[in-house]
Amino acid sequence: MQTTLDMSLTTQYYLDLEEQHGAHNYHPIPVVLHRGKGVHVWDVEGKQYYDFLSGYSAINQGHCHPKIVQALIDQAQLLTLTSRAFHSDLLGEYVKYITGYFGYDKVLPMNTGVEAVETGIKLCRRWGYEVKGIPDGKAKIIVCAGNFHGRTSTVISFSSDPSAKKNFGPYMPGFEVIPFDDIKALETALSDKNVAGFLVEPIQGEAGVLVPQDGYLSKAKQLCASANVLFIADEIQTGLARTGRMLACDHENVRPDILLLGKALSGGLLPVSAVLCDDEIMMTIKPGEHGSTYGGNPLACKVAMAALAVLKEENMEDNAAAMGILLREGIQAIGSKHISMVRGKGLLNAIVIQHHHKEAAWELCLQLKENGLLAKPTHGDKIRLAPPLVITRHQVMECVEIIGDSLAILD
Ligand code: IF1
Repeated sequence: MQTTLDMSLTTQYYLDLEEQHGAHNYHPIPVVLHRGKGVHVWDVEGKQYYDFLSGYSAINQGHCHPKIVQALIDQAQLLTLTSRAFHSDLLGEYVKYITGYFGYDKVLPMNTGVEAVETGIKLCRRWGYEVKGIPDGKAKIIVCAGNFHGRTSTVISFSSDPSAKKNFGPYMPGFEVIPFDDIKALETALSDKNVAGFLVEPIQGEAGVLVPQDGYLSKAKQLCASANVLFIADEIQTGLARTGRMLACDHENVRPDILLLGKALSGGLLPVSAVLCDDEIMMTIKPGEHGSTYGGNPLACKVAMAALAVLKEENMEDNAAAMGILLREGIQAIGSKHISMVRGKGLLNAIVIQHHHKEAAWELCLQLKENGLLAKPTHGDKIRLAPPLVITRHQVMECVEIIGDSLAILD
């Protein structure tokens, strides 16, 4: 791993601790963060940065949003966990709030994103057998190549990324992978009567922020509806105002049959995820058939309501849309020969780096860090640019300047 020469002992101390005692399942940018506020984070040496990853879109509302933090503190002093063996006075309030917010009959609360995906898969299969009438054990779910839906053994079974799945088999059957953004392929796959669902990210995040052609989602939803197949939207990364609308599906007026949310549902304070759908689907799961110790805990309920409230109160959808345009235009205007592509929607964006050196994107991220902006490469040559949605016009301009200056190291 490349280390910076001027790195002081303080940073190195923490890097060494992790290196020695933590599993080596990540390769982070060598910065050790201590504090965050809004669009900014500070490292252990007091250096300030713009956060252009936002906890992979969990920090849409900005770091340590005061209203969300206050909700956490208040509830933490009152009641944090009951398990689902008993009721809490927050769960009812929360499920009413979130189902009203998104317009679904019911919600099933979980914790991490991948648990929402797993729950969506189980609900889809249940519905497939008990409502659609698929023969026992035959239910199939269509997914897209290049997907990222999490890390469980079931979910990596239909990953197309060898690093996510190699030597983790045997794999879970029952999934068919088709190309993303390919309506013909979906149409063909849907001709199988045993298909119960189509699971899709409205924009593929991990694949490098791949935005499908206009009309893909609405056409896909239409095809699913006529084939009596559930359209399952993984909005864990794209949802909650990130792309300039509350849901990325809203851009095409698509209402998913099953909606998966996570990440920013807590504004980055704790793992909170949710599965939303109507009764025909949700009521196929009966008491004792699914759940989790922490799912729907009062602390999560209180925090999620605050996190959802501030998205609307501060009109983060519109800001994400406007600042996204400004950011993409700003980067385009740099006119760098090292950027072959700028793409994205709202504040979910990526640049593709073009360079003979295959470590160029990593080197650029190290230079961005030196200049006060944190971002991380994905798949070697892409860099995700996804700041918190509270970023201002002036801050976007300053970040464009940082990116422009940093690109010089690739010359
Ligand atoms: C990691 C990526 C982002 C997700 C979608 C479900 C989940 C995720 C669309 C699972 C999680 C994360 C997890 C994180 C890296 C990250 C990521 F680069 F891998 F693809 F955000 F872009 N659906 N995405 O993006 O949610 O269980 O993690 O709460 O290192 O695994 P989770």
